[in-house]
Amino acid sequence: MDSCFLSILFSLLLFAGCGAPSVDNAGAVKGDGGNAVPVAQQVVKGVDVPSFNADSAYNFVAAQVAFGPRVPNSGAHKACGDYLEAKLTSYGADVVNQYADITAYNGDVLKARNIIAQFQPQKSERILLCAHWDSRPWADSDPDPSKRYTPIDGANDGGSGVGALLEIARQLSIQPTELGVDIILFDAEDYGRHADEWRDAVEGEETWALGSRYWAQNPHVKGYRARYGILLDIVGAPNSTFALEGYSMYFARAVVGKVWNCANRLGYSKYFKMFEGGVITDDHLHVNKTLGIPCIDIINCDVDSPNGFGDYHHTVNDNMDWIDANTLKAVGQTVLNVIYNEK
Ligand code: AHN
Ligand code: ZN
Repeated sequence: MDSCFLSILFSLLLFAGCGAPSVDNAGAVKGDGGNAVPVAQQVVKGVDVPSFNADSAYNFVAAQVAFGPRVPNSGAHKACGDYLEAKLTSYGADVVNQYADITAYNGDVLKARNIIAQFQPQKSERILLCAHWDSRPWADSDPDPSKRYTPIDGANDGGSGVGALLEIARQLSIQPTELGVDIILFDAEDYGRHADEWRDAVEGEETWALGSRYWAQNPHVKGYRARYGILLDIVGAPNSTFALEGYSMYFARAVVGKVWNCANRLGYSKYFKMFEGGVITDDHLHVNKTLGIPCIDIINCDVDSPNGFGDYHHTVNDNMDWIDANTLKAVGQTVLNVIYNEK
């Protein structure tokens, strides 16, 4: 085989299951009778992938932040949870609220609520998409010590992943996928041990991702299965980089390959980096370990920042100033292309 053939073969393998690059209306050309026809639909036969509306996703982030910090047991948390349930229901999903009393590392009993939206629940072949919807009760990485017990907006940490998933839910209401999709908004991810506290009774690692741990041990459907899962966490900052996360590579390498190749095919190589990043304890861990469903984490990390996630992370500055529609677009469009190409 000559090298040209090999490289064509490689390209086909690399791009398989991603579909044609999606084209916004701005990229449409005039077709019959002056109707705009997206270029991708005209030129390439295959699955028609909807265009992710990043302004819509941005507004979904802003709507959550407007409730105030979504700290478990607070009024804002309850009100935002009701909003998320109503939105997902309005997009045609069968929504289940999973309530649980979960004791956090510091003894607080959290009235946790995992919000589970099932699209086409009758289908047995499914894809799991998830994010955490709670926001951190403390700005424990804030440079100002007087703010380190202030709850945060969590625009990026929490809000961004949920905002992207609400826009995906909206697209699912317009055009269904071949497979069933479950969108799970996990609670109590970010109640992990405060950076200034030390309790030798609890390992720091075990204090995070409490809602997903509960769900993995008590799935809403007996024997729940999905082909794979994709977790979105901290996906809204300008110029974010998504490196290959350690647990994702260990438990779900093929899914990482599928998603990162798709992102690169779509032109999002500025965001989706082909190098390994850190190993991050996050909601995907319990999905992988407890249920054995391969689940990846798309998460921004910044090795040059103090806590590894960006200067604003777990500070009072994690607000709407850190949300960029372009980043939401890169992530949301990639996920749409992946799930609409699944058969
Ligand atoms: C750890 O710091 C071990 N996990 C953090 C995961 C996280 C926090 N994602 C968002 N906030
Ligand atoms: Zn956090």
